[in-house]
Amino acid sequence: MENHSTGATPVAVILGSKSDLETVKPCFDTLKRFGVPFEAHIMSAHRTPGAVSSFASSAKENGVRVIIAAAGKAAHLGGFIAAHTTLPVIGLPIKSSTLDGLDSLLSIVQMPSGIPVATVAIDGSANAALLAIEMLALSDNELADKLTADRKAMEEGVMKKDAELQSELCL
Ligand code: RP5
Repeated sequence: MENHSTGATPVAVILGSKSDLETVKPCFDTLKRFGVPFEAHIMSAHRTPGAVSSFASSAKENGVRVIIAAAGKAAHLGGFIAAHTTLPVIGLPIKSSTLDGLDSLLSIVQMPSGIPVATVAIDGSANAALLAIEMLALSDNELADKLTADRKAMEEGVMKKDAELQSELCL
């Protein structure tokens, strides 16, 4: 499993299964693009509950600052992690079932009061990373500047496409 640990990994990405890996790759790519060190592990709330409990309970003292939990079906991974730590947890619902991921989404987003899990879109892998980066950027000006530059590049990309469309329509 991919591990970009430099000793201090502010972001930990937990996958409920190896079968989630392809969907989570844009999350890894985005964290790499911003130069944010991360660690990634496959752990399951129902298949390896002890490992998840141990990881989540010690994550804060180990230097993790935000946790991304990717899971599908009855996706209790994020909530289970959040129950063991006060670090912010971002849930990434994976479209891995016959229900098109709606089961994953609702399992993650509908946390009972007291234990929040911030939830991105079904298969919203890149946004999970961006949200984690935004949290880190609250106390990291360099990262905040990178986010601003990224937004600017995105804006310019859309404007360029619009200009191309206008040219096409004029033909
Ligand atoms: C969840 O169940 C995983 O996150 C995965 O999305 C889904 C199916 O897991 P596998 O049966 O493919 O291992 O725990």
